[in-house]
Amino acid sequence: MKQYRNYVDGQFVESTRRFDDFNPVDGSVIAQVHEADRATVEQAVAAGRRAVEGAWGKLTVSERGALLNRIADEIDRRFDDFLEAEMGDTGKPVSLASKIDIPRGAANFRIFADMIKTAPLESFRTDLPGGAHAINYTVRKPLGVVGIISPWNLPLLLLTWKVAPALACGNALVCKPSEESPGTATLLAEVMDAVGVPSGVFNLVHGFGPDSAGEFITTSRGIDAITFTGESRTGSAIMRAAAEHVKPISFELGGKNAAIIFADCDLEKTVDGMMRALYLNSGQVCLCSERVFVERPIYDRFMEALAERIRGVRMGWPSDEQTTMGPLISAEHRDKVLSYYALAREEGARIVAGGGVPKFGDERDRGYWVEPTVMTGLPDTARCIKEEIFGPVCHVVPFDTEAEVIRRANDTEYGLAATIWTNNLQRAHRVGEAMKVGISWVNSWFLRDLRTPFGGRGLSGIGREGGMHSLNFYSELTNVCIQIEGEEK
Ligand code: NAD
Ligand code: 6OD
Repeated sequence: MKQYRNYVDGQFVESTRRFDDFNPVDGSVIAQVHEADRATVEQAVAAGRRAVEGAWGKLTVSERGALLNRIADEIDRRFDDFLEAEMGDTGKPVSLASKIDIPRGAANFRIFADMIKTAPLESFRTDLPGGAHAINYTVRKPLGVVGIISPWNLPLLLLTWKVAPALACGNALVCKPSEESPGTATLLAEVMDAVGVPSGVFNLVHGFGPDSAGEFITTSRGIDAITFTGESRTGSAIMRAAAEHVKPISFELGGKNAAIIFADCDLEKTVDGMMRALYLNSGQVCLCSERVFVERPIYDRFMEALAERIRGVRMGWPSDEQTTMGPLISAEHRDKVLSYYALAREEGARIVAGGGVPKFGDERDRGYWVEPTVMTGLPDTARCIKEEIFGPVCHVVPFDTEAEVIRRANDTEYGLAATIWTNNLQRAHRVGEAMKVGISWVNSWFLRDLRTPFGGRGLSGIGREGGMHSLNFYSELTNVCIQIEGEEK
């Protein structure tokens, strides 16, 4: 059986406590994961401290940039290993993992290698009375040892999204991937080892949240900052732990995103785009739309086109190039999603497509599958409209005016992303700006430029990462102020 070990101070270390890693396609056990105890996490934190205060802390920006590029090259070289681990842990189709997850894992290192070399710093000349002045300039320094806690939905993409800028800024890291998806993170530790990242700079600990590696990171005195992607409720628990020692936090949390489809859109392109926004990664992307508003004149046509496209979804084996949708991550998550399908019925929804569990007649019947689902007929106040489900499901309703749809789309405690479909340029700008979210996409969805700010408001998170926003979170800035006399005395 494959073993996923912890990586601490440049060594792969075993643990006597182990847990199973499941393949969601058929529920089989594919690996044993070594769970880190508090002592192992503290060894990782201490190793990180030694690295930051030692040779790693003295590397130049261009030396760090070169190392990041070597990490990206090594991910590319081991592309097939990453692909296999990603598909094994998540069951996502090869068409998705090979186009998004693994290439983005490498791209995250390349972009931050470039950005750290060109990142500007501020300087100001400050005029003083009597002809004197001061020069202020800023220096960028690492925060120290950063704790990184990541989720299972895009495991490599979301871990490297934080690892790359944090390393670019010269920090040491203690990373904990989700217990559901330990595979690609363990390969990333092998990559760090292979390209010569100094011992203690990148540490990986496996485990769960409460009373396990997650909590041991957030409560460790030696962790200088915490960056987290996951559920809003978990963010709240981590915030409480971080409050004790006033640690900086960056949170990318849940979403209950709206899609707004105006009658003047290109319907065919919109349905194509919406199939991605609703069902990519089985709806397990924080940016997926779960609330869809369609302008009344095209509502029926949109629903028919969507139902037709759903009939073409192929739920299959991950390695089959024709597969377009995989299972959910775990039995627990499948049960949660199905409980929302049941709740929707109780709340009065009409199920237009899906709503159940597919039957395959083979080993996949032991996996964690649910059908892509469309529902309608719920009031805006229903729990299914208010709470994040995080599955292949949406609720579609008609609307009549722009003002009405802006109000209804913004009627949520979350605020991550919106997607708007229209050919009216004026309206695209107006509605895009009116959304109370971190990102509004127009005639597109999940189109990423890694230099742009990424994050959410309300229950969707705290802060922004991406480009300079990442570099600023992962650095401590010191302003140096030098007073210069006006005339020689
Ligand atoms: P989760 O919150 O259950 O777990 C995320 C990570 O936190 C895991 O590594 C887990 O072990 C750890 N954890 C859990 N409890 C903890 C605790 N008390 N202390 C420390 N660590 C703890 O989230 P998930 O189910 O893995 O991921 C799905 C969620 O993530 C969804 O809500 C989704 O919207 C959100 N998400 C948000 C973004 C974003 O960018 N905003 C991206 C991806 C996923
Ligand atoms: O593309 C990204 O950088 C990013 N953070 C995506 C998040 C997806 C959420 O599931």
